Amino acid sequence: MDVRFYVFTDSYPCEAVLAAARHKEIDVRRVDLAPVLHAFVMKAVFGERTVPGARFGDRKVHGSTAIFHALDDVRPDPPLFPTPEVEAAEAWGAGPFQDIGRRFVWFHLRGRPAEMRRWAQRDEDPRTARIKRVLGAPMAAIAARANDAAPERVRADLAALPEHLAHVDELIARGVIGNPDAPNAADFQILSSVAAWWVIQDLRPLLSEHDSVSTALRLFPRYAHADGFSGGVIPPAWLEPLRAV
Ligand SMILES: N[C@@H](CCC(=O)N[C@@H](CS)C(=O)NCC(=O)O)C(=O)O
Repeated sequence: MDVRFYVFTDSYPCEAVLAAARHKEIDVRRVDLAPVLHAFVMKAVFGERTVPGARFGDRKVHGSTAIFHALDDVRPDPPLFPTPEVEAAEAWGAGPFQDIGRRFVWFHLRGRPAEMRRWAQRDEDPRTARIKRVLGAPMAAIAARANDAAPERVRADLAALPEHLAHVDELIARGVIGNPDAPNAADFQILSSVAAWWVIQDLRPLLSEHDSVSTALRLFPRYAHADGFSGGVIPPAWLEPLRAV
């Protein structure tokens, strides 16, 4: 069957579904899109704006959770939703929790649009890389607005971060996620978010102590790249109270 995933580089719900397909040994062709411009293609093909979307032959599936289920339909073993606990944890990971990383990334890129050029080096498709290099600054401004990456939202996300990390650590401790031999949909959904946070250098001092972060970076090593997005964008005063937690 011809399976295609519509994605953009480093989008963590996209990485989540790509990793799930690899885990199930299902071959996928990537259709790489550029952020912001992706919306035109996604609307035309799926009637929705966001990536990922997928085509399984003639069947169109939109959104990471629906794609996990479609992967299970195509190849039931190993199952991505083995228990009700996994189903609940995946739903939590696909909810407001998933939005946090987008706000961090676009807040950062709007503050330092020159990094769009560096990010472009990670694109597999030279066309999307070129678009990022040329349109980086307006793209970052539009995406920051579309993703509600306003300073007060990001500050509130930072304040809530310890609570979220504690919940992820607890899911690992209960064995719902975190088994490297049998990752499930909740692993892919939740840990792709956590791994993507690591890209923001400013956040690393808050993240490095958590089990969930090392577990996430093992499952999604592409986010472990040493340099990440340069520090100094998030005001230190926003981070200071959290260092003590
Ligand atoms: N909950 C959805 C949301 C996906 C989502 O928001 N994707 C982002 C990329 S990480 C996106 O397409 N953003 C661009 C936009 O909102 O136009 C899913 O998991 O599929």
